[in-house]
Amino acid sequence: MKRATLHALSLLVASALGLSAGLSWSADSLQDVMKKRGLSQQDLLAAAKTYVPTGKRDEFLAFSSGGHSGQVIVYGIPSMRILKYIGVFTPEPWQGYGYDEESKAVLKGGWINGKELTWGDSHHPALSETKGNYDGQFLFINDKANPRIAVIDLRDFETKQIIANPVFMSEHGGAFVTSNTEYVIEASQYAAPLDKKFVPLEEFNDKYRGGMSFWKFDRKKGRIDMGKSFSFELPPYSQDLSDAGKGPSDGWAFTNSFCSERYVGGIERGRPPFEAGCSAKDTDYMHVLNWKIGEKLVAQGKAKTINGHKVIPMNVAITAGALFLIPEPKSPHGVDVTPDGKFIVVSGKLDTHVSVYGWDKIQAAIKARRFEGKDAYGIPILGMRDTLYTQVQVGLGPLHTQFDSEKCVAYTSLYVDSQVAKWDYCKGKVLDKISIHYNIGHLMTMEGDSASPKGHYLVALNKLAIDRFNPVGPLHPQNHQLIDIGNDKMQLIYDMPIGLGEPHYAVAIAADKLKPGIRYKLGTNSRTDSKHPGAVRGGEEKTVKKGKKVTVYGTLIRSHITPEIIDNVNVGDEVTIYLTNLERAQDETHGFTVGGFNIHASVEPGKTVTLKFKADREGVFPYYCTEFCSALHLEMQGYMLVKPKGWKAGKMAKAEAKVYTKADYEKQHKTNLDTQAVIDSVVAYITSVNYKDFPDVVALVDDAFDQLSKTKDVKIKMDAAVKAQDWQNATLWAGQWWQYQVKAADIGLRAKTYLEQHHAKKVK
Ligand code: RUQ
Ligand code: CUA
Repeated sequence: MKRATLHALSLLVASALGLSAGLSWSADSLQDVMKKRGLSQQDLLAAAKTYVPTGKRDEFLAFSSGGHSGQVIVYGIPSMRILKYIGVFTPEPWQGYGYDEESKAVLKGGWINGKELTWGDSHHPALSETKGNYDGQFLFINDKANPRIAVIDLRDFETKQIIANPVFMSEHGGAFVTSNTEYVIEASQYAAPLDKKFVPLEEFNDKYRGGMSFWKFDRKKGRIDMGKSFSFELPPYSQDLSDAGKGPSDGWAFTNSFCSERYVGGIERGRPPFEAGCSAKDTDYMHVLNWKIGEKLVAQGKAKTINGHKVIPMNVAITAGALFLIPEPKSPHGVDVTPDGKFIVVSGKLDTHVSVYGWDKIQAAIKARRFEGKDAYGIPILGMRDTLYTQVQVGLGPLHTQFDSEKCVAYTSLYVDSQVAKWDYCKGKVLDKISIHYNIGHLMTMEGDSASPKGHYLVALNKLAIDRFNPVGPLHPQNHQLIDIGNDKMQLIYDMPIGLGEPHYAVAIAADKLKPGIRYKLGTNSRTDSKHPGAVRGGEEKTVKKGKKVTVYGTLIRSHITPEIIDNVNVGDEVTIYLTNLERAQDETHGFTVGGFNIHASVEPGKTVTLKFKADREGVFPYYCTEFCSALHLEMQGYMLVKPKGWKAGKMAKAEAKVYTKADYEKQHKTNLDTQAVIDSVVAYITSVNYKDFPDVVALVDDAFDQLSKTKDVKIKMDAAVKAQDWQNATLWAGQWWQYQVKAADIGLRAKTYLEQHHAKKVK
């Protein structure tokens, strides 16, 4: 393909270089660079397909599981540039996640049995859907080790809620959402008693259970409503990955299982190990569940309550026609519903085929009550032959399947072969294969889980990176390999090492569907989306002491923390510091910490946070802004003084000496006038062009004038000092005037640069 494109690219680069040929220094030609760096034409093409020039943005945003890190990694496609780590199950210091009270409360929602958990085995992110399509509002992710689900709001990319599953001891098949995000699905993995009590392994078949939970999502509140959620009791078959039906199969959910032998190992007891006993049979079971019937059963009071959670017993689900099994080739892993909801694709690790089940066939068999038998728990089993649409031999170790924008085209990861197979599930044939490096787990196409996949790119999430990157010790990064799927033949175009593992699965959404905010309404608790009781406006700051409790209502704005001194703390006092970021300007985040107390906050514009600690030792504790926010960031500081028991103010040292003279004042005053001239010229430029056509610039200009407006008050104080010939204070107030000027000038220059780069037109 695309000789022409490549040729055009070379011409473009050559002509660009031609422009600079007249300069005294000589630039490399494209050929020079290729030679020097040993690049092929293929490499160049791949580079051109993935390079996103400065100032330009990516077409898609990927949300990747951060695996054991318990976080979510956000990166752009095709550039593969990392944009953010979202703290989810694990404290994340930069965002203050786990170090301020608001986020601690979120993390606490995920404690199990009163036990604090500071990590998670995060596996599967899922984007919220409306009619089966990604709507860009919420992201969910599960924790396999400590069965939990987290909710992330994509208005600010913050984790808002973590819930712990009250009846599972482990899970895997989550988070998957139903077509309108009515529910977030979570299926258990390793069977255990649902009441979490002790039962000997000998009673495995009778007392151990699997299950599938349906977490009711309240979209208005943006939170899971645990009270309206329920689970199905399932046999102890090690339920695995799951998916929700869509279109004709909406209302149903599917989950695989392995070890439906219900084998319990115990090599210590002289028994063959788990892996032998768990793959003895040729088939396992796909579970087919109807959650709409489940909802009704719960409403009719037919569920029992275990650990405060509604669980639908198997016999109730069976009688109501809400639960069926279908044999599937042994030890399956992925189950994926096609975009049109008409087929369910299952791949078995120990089988070279993908099995495509027809939803109409499944429905017909259910309707006709054509069962080939029942399992040990009385669940009706539909015939495999009766429900299979086709099986396609794709290669060794097929795991997961994603879909293309082109109808019937699917991509399946082949773990053992280290390949991706492109195939057609309607015609049942393989179209193309590509090798990856090495051992792929999940794969992801753009919006490839939704009712309308977007094609373009595929990311292979590889478990190993044996020879791909510079060695960094025995633990290698994992490798996300970007594959161009825009043509008949797949082409590998980028390797992205991920050093935060293990990323299991990722989902990608068209970037223009996301509309995150840039500031909060002033005084917002971002973790609850409500007005923060500790919020104050500028000028309302105060410190309140009641008994052994000191409460500070503070604010942050460039380049100033109010208060600057906290001096009414005694050893043993409980200190609460509320901080509100008064900024309205974009990207003007301030951080805050008092050293030695393990507290930290990231306070984005408009946000209010709470920091709480016990002043358990006397001393002088500097506090400061931890975010390089402005030219005077280092000066954004203060002191907390913690007095020892029984301390009394004795004779204080003399007041600070007067060091500034009239000459100092005059020097500062002249600097201010010069600075004002610079500001005036910047303002003249900005107002001479159509700056109002650029909302980003309008915001900057507003901010600059806001800073300048503060000089009025300061100048009055300065003039009064001049009148009193108090050169000390006159100089200091003149200095403060200059601080505001510097901030205004800084913003003004940013606006000017923006306008110059975006070709503002002269309007006069
Ligand atoms: S699955 S092992 Cu997503 Cu392939 Cu967890
Ligand atoms: Cu605010 Cu540094």
